[in-house]
Amino acid sequence: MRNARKIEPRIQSTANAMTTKPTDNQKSADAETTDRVFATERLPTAFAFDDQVASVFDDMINRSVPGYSTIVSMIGVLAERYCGAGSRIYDLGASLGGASFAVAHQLPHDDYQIIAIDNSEAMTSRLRERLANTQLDAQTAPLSSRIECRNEDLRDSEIRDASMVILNFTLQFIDPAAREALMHKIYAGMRPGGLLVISEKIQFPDPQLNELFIDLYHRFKETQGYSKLEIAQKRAALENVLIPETLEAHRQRLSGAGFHSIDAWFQCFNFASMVAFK
Ligand code: GEK
Repeated sequence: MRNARKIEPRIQSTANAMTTKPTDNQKSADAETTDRVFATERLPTAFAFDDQVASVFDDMINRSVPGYSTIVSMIGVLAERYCGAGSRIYDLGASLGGASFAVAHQLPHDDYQIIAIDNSEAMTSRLRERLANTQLDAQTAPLSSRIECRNEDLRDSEIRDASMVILNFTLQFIDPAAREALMHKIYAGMRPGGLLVISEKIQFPDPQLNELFIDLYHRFKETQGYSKLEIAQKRAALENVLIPETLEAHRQRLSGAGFHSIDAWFQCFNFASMVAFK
């Protein structure tokens, strides 16, 4: 049994970095990991989780999803409640493993297996490297012994005996026509009492609210240092790639698949995270 470790909120490391003068090495490392993917004018192409995106993904998602670090930390807190000894946890669309790492850091025991799945080779190769190089403390084995990384399309993944399934901003990238079957598969692969966490960019049935939250979201991105050009180009690239739905549409699909006690536990503008139980 070991004590749960807290992941440091990103804002804290940024604040610390601001109090000390960066060295030239730090400056070039920062330049390499800062999201500038849409900073210069480019021909419209569909957004993809390729090498360019994966190499700056931590910065991109933290500056693009309001509340991302809170959501990820709280996924760890939820896991602590629902993932006792012998748990199997699926992180679907894991990217660089933000949610998987939060769960591993927060669980007070070592008797669990996380299966982190992503179909982007650029993501999974980086995640594997991180897992091999991360230990929770000096006594434990690298996280690669606890977190198995699979490079596969989650629509084809086998899900079995899951205490918890995490879809942290992933379903929005799945073809809407495939979403219902996916929810049925996830439900069938979960233990009774199991927890599904699903975070998404959402739409609102009220057009005025919809417009307001999109507008406020773009202001949020400006506060994170993105230019109007970056915001506009990324928005165009995500058209028909990221397809948001209303909370009600999510609720209905989850309920239709058999889940109960479905509700949002987090929302900021047009981003929300929901829980649902088997
Ligand atoms: C986090 N959950 O940091 N099969 C597997 N992976 C997929 C598929 C698919 N069919 N489609 C998309 N992905 C992460 C963040 S990002 C969200 C998730 C974002 C993967 C895709 O390759 C990408 O890594 C991830 O889903 C979505 O907690 O960028 O907004």
